[in-house]
Amino acid sequence: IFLFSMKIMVLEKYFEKINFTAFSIHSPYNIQLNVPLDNEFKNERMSFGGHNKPENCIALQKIAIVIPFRNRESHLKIWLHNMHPFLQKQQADYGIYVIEQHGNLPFNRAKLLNIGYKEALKEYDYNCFIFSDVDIIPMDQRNLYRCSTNPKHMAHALDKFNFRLLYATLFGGVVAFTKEQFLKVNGFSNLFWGWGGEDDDLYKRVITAGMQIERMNNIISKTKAIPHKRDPGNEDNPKSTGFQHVATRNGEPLLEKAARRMYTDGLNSLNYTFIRVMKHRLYTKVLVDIGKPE
Ligand code: UD2
Repeated sequence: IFLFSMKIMVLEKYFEKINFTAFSIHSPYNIQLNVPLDNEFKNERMSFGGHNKPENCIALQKIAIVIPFRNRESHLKIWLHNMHPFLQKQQADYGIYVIEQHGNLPFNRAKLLNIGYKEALKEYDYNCFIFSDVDIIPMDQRNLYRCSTNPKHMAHALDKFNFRLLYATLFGGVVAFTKEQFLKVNGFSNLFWGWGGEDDDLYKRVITAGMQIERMNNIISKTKAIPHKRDPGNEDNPKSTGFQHVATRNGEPLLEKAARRMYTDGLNSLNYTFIRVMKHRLYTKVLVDIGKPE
């Protein structure tokens, strides 16, 4: 009886120590869109630059969240305000990298994400990369922001599309790659300037590299897309019909040759000029000059 009660006491102590925040995840997640300007998410443990890790355990994945960015301050504020508590409840070891394109030339989302991958690795031994648009916020706390055995698509159940996958090969918004998976596809293409096509190109790379796309079920994956108009400088690339992007270079349709191009266009051909890094309390911003369309 003595030994039995000792065991019970040890177990009780053990359970006391467990941080129950990890288990108290609930759904749906209460997204706040009206974030007052001076309202910053407060967490004393969080280090400058938007990096945080769990207090009571060592996370298996070290996650860099990379956001392509230009002139979207109001969305960034909302994203940060909602995503820090979300990620911390999931006991994530993570850092937030906002990669800002300098100047007014056509936006190049994919190239910025490649740069984010490289810049984040200069700071920490990240092994999982989540590439996220600044206006996409998960609605369910069970939607684990983690990498998986295959590249993961995490923005397939958007509120603006009635929580339905628009087309089977859709791979935009938020995607998660382990470091190995991202190297296997040589990152994104650097050649998509303006809106569209870069996500479809990435899909083709994943399939060409012999991997598949993973998606969690539509309920857990419910996601809010903050409504917005098309940004100046992010016009169609260069012409598209519906969801058929026909981006070209020297008259050649890029998507058609995606599989052949992926080994020479991507992380291994990335060039840019680093301007400066700014450490904010909730994120690290890297300002870059990415050149202009060829
Ligand atoms: C869709 C995709 C997106 C991308 C895009 C085509 C989903 C849910 N989203 O988004 O991932 O493939 O089509 O390129 O599938 N941005 C700025 N400033 C700008 C322009 C863009 O910060 O001037 C960033 C920002 O993070 C934004 C992202 O680029 O969220 C994508 O641009 P978008 O929101 O205009 O594109 P959207 O919503 O049509």
